[in-house]
Amino acid sequence: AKAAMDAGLHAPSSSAMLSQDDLKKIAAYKAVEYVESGMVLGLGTGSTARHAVDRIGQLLRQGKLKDIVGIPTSMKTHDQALSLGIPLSDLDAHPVVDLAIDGADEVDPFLNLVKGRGGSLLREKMVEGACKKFVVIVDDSKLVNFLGGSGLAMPVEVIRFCWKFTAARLQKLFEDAGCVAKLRTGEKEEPFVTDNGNYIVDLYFEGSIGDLKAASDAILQLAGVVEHGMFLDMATTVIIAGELGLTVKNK
Ligand code: ABF
Repeated sequence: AKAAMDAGLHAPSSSAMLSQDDLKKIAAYKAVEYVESGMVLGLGTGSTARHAVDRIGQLLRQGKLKDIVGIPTSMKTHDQALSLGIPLSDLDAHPVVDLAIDGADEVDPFLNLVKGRGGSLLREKMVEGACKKFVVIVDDSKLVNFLGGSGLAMPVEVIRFCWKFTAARLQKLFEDAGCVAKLRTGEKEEPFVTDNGNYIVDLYFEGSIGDLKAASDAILQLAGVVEHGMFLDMATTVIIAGELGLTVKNK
């Protein structure tokens, strides 16, 4: 209820009136309760993380937080944080991050994640892999029994050079799981280009990915691959907002 009140939403008598965006905001505001003055903060990307960044900016302005340094996980978040007056830095200057807050596309029962449907998986993995505490914020639509289980994409960032060759090799790796590899494109069918100048190949699975660690290793062994969107054993806390309230899961 506190996170909901902070988010400007009245503690609902009928929570069914909350939109999905309200749930994202409640999860984000709850996560910001973990932020303390003086921290180096990983700033996530996406419509859920956006609420957390807004809230951090607000608390800074109100003087309730001090001496924060933000490490953005995308150009979009960089621009948002800059407009809010959040002091920014990078991993070169701050190789240890105290806390990162970010959204996810899928969360499995072991707190493994699929991320990157927003296209920022590489910087997210670098920043969130460098943090002491990684708090993931989701609405309950993101919960799955197994990764790849939502029928939506598992993204892989690849270099542009001969991306078709890399996509074909990715698809072949998972042919037993009925995998289909597709280049991510924009509105005019132009390839989507990441902040790092690379392409994204989205993998769609019919069945389960299987052993996640083995899948991760196999993907990373392909020379044209830069990084993939499975975040295994990285989240320390997941905050889930649903119609019935907040659930906090710790590793
Ligand atoms: C980022 O934003 C991602 O890694 C993930 O792809 C996405 C989730 O976006 P949203 O919060 O808008 O659902 O955290």
